[in-house]
Amino acid sequence: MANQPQKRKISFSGIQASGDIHLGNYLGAIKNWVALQEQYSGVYSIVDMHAITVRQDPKSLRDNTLRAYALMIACGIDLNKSIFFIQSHVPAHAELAWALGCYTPFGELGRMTQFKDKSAKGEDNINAGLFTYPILMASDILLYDADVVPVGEDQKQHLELSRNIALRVNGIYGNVFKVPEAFIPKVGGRIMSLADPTKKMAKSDDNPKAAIALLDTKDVIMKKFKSAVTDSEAEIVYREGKDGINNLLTIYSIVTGKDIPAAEKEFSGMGYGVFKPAVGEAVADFLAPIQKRFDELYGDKAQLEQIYRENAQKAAEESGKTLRRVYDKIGFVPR
Ligand code: ATP
Ligand code: LTN
Repeated sequence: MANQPQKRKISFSGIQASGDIHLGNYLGAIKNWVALQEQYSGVYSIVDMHAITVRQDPKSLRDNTLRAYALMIACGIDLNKSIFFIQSHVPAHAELAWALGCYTPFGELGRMTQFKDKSAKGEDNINAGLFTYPILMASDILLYDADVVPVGEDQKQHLELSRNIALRVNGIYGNVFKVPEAFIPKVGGRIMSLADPTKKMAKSDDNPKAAIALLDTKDVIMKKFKSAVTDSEAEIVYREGKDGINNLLTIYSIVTGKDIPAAEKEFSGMGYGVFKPAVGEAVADFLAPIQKRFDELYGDKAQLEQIYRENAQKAAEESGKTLRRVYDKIGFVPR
């Protein structure tokens, strides 16, 4: 119909509930989940089914999932603009993942660097889920006809695989899926570990000084920044080979909204002993309001439960439509 309002485009993303959500997750991904809500309808998820590709203690998984759920709302997911659900509450994800697995060549999965890295590290539990993980991720995205997928740089390859699956299925059956685009920030797409700035900041890092959790106290944040690994020079400039300083300048720049040349200028002539705590202060100030909102939300479990139930229902409705469309194309008899 001519007068019908145009349907808003969709932004979809997910985050694992496998540990403490950190500054890299925020600057690389969550910040854009929030920003994209202005232009797109958001569909966001705590992907607990992805989290069990690594062994999880049941109580910790439950606690981490609820904490992550409250924390993402505290970060700015707006429930009037986005659907925000817990992945295991919406059965269509597992159902579509089965079907998509039948359209994904084994060799393509074997080329995924995350699988290669994780399987090289976790020798004792290289399970099939770790291998088929990107198929579940494709199913998350394709179920909502997502246009954009805000993620950090490390997810680029998985996104490419999702696109390939969508294109392959479309090639066989006609237009089934919207082919999604990755949305990766130019600055902040790969925040590095404070303990080893050649590695990305990661939840799964064993070194407690590697990552700043969004819920770290100011005291802990200051200690971690003061002990951040840098280099043996004394110049605060963004330059190749200065991984630690580059990372700190990037973090400082995003949390203060100043660009990198402005940050370099501000600290010109000063030593690392002044710069590192200044970055710590800026990060602590930036996180304080998020932490305050988290405490309020997490303190009201009954309200949280009501929110995630309502949102699971909305997600089930949307994803159910896509699943029926796909099943029909494949040739399954209608239920
Ligand atoms: P793991 O330690 O298990 O690899 P993770 O810290 O990468 O976990 P995920 O839940 O896998 O966390 O990632 C959530 C989002 O955060 C993804 O979009 C991912 O690309 C992004 N992300 C993760 N680490 C970083 C980082 N260091 N810099 C920027 N973005 C990141
Ligand atoms: N694999 C992602 C998490 C994830 C995701 C998704 C991201 C699961 N499903 C769909 C974007 C879209 C990761 O960050 N490790």
